[in-house]
Parts: sequence; C-alpha cells; structure tokens
Amino acid sequence: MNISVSPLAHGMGAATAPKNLLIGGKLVPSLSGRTFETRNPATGELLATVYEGDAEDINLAVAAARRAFEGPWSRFTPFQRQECLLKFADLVEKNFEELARLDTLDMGAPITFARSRKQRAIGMLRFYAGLCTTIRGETLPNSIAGDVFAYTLKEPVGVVGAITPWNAPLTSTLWKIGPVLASGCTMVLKPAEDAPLTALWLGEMAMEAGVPEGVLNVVPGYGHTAGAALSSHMDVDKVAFTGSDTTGRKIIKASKSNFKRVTLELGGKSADIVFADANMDKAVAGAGMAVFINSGQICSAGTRLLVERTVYDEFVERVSRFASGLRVGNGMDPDTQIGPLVSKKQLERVASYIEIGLGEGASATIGGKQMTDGDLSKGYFMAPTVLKGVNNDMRIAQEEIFGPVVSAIPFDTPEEAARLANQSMFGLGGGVWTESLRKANFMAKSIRTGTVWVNCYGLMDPTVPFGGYKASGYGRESGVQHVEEYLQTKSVVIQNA
Ligand code: TXE
Repeated sequence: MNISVSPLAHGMGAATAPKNLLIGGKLVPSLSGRTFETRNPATGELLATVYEGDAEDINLAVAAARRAFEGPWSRFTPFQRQECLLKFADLVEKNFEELARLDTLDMGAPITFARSRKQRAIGMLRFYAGLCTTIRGETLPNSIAGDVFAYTLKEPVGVVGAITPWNAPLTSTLWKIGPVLASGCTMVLKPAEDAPLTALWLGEMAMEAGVPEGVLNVVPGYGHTAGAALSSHMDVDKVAFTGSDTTGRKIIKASKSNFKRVTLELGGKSADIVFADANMDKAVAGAGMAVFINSGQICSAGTRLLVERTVYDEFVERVSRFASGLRVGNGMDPDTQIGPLVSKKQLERVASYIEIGLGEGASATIGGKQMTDGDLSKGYFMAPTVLKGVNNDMRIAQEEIFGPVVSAIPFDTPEEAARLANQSMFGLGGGVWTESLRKANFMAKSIRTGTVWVNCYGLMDPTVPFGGYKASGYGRESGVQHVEEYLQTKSVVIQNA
C-alpha cells in the first residue's frame, strides 16, 4: 500500500473516488456501498465523499482487531511497540504541514492554530512510546495469606472502540491512538462524520510505521449507526469516547451489553475567573482566546467569564474590543485568527443560544450575529460574541454552546467566584487570573474541575492528565494515567510448597 500520500494529494472534490474504510489492513468500501460527504466549512465546497461504515463494517473491523490482538500484536514486545510509535511520530512530523491543512479544510480551524499544535501532536506519540517499556506490575507483601508469593501483571484490556469528535481531528485522534498502541490494545476508530479524513490517513500512516494489520481500523460513519454498533458490540472490551454529554449517556447505556469499560471526555462550561489584581493586559487576551480560539469549539473553553465586580465593566469592554479586533475568515489564510464553525447545524445551534441569551435578558456588547460579508457568506462564520448582564442561572451560562460566545458574570469575593464556578453540572476546566498566590491556591483547591489554569488558559501537554469531574466525564487522557485506562490488573498468587 502506498500510504504516505495525503488525501489531499489523492485529489479532492466530486470527481475523485470515495475514500475507503481501513479494516484489517485493507482499504475497502463499505459493505452497503453507501457514502457521505465531507465539506469545507469555510466555503461549503465538497472536499470528499467517504464510504459510510455501518454495523456490518464495524463487525468486520472488530473481528480484525480481535485477530490482531490475539495474534501478531500480542507477540510484539514493548520495545517493538515503542519502535512503531516512534516511527509513527516521525511520519506525523514529516507530514505535519499536510495534516494541519487537512484539519483546516475539514473542520475550519485557522491554519496557524492547527500548526501551533505540532509539538503536542507529535509529543503524544513520543511520550507514549516512552511509556511502552514502563508498564509493569508489582510484587506484593503477604501479611495474612502466609507462605505465598504474589505479584500483579498489567495486561491490555483488549479491543478498544474509540469514538472521536470533529473539533480537533488530528490531536483528538492521536490522543486515542498513542496510549492504545502503547498499552498493547487494538482499536476500531470511528471518527466524527463531520471530519473523517485525518483519521483515515493516520490509520494508513500507522501501518507504514510497522503497526500490523488489524491493530488500528478506521471506520467513518454516523453516530447513531456505526457509533452505536461499536459502543454496544459484544466483542469490544472498552469504549473511549469524546463528544457531547447527550451522546455520552447513550454510550453508557450501550456499554451495558457486555459491561465494557468506558471513559468519557464530555463537554464543559468552564469558568475563567478574573480578579481585580490580575495583570490586565495578559488577562484580556488570555480570557478572550480562552473562548474564541477554534471558534469556541473546544471542550474546555472558558465560556463563563467571571469578573470581580470592581473591574467588571472595564474588563468586559476590553474583552469586547479584543473580540472586535480578531480577524475572522477562511482558515487557510495565515492571517485568520478565527475560522468558521464546523457545519450549518453548529452555526444554527450557536445562533439559537445567542437568541436564548438575549431573550433571558443578556445583551451583546459585540458580535451576536452570523458574518456574511463577501466570501464569509459562503461559510458558517459566527462573529466573536460577548454577552453581558448574564447571571449564572441562565441557560447560556449552564449549557455548552460550542461557539465563539462568552458570558460575562460579576462576582464580589473569591468564595463567591468559587461557588459560581462550581454551580454547573460540568467540571472540565477553569482559569484564574490574579497576582496573588494565596487567591490562586485557594481557587485551584476550590474549583471542582479536572484542570485549573492559573494566569494562562488551555495549555495542554502530553504529560499532564486531562479529563472531567461531574458531567464532564470520567477517566483521564494524557499523562501516565492515560495508559492505565487501557490496562487491567491481574493478580497472581503462588503458594510455596
Ligand atoms: O456531538 P456528538 P455533535 C458537544 C458540543 C457540540 C455538541 C454536539 O456542545 O455542540 O456536542 O456535537 C458520535 N453512539 N461536543 O453532535 O453527537 C459522533 O458520530 C455512538 C463536545 O458532533 O457527541 C461523533 O463521532 N457514537 C465535544 C461523536 O459521537 C455516537 C466534542 C461526537 O458527536 C452516537 C464534540 C451514538 N448514539 C461535541 N451519536 C468535546 N467533549 O470536546 C453520535 N456519536
């Protein structure tokens, strides 16, 4: 298979053949022969048609993953898995510019943003390559059982079904692949229907890196068909899901078929808290980009801007000015800071939340509307929006909007800020802007979320665990914890004769 050629080089648009599924090391059409389209959200242009995987294709992929798990992959030593991951990382590095462009074309992220994730993307493979050879059990003291010797083994869970979202195709896919391969599991990956091309190419690249056929299968398709089949499959040992809380609930229900293990990385409504003593220049830009980056389509976006009342008006005005200065446009333009939303559906969802907010009594100091000037009319562009006069009980302060919309809420004391931050069903991220170490520590301890950023926002690193409290899900991705999510512990107890 000649695989180190990007889907872009194969050609795009209606004239090209549909993109195949990757099952058992072969590029194959879907059994039904049905296809779906993926479009550039900045222009509405057709990027590619893709074969639509369904339950039957998922069955084939799971069977291939099982064969690989019990066959060749089980004979790979940790050092051999490490070698594969390192080669895979080299290929991602070599092809990074094309991968970044693919993210931009398929979901709209500004190319500068897509490029900025290079170290993290490659790091997610190299970090997990490093961990391959560290997976180990323990020898255990026996205080009660007597003359026995006991130890634990760490074993791969088995076949993993990974269901990924569209908001960061490259990093969200590598985030799953790195630790799965490091652990010795095999995988059926169902990328989001809105942006399936990156995952398909990464699957081929993994094979070029020496990953045996069947270890990584990629089956694009819809959630209610292919996704549902994967999460309820009797021969899948674990589902790793990133997406909405609504779908997360369905995944939990489906997983009961065989009590498969589940990790969920769901949405958020993260509070970004600005104290009056913060470095204001840093905080304005930081709080602005905490929500506007990737057009707000980031699970940990700082969508509730809590500002100390004494500086509330001034700060909201400065963030609004910052928002109005952002360059919105086609992500392929290197000057673009804010791209389109991923789809018409997402644009309509965001617009309807703005309407809800205005109806609840909030006012927009900037933005609030779709942008339709010139070429923007071809895509799904929403103006960066700041909503003022919001209280924490409003729907716009409680529900995930997933667009470039921030709700500004005043507070008076650190205790009140913590209470408001925690008055949310979600618990994914959060930010604190202050020059006071005491306040920073108090807030970091008080906020019930998986990550708290202090005087920065959204910094991610392969070594730092990421995941949710409360309805933002469970399990951790990144860090050594992530490999644990794909391992089981077996105890071996040996009685001495
Ligand atoms: O999410 P879905 P959507 C949030 C965000 C966004 C909203 C809707 O608020 O506005 O979700 O986006 C697959 N069984 N996030 O509709 O449906 C689907 O095919 C199994 C937050 O895109 O959760 C895709 O691969 N799988 C988020 C994946 O789930 C199913 C990222 C995510 O889609 C399924 C994305 C089913 N029944 C959206 N139904 C984050 N945490 O970062 C759908 N899917």
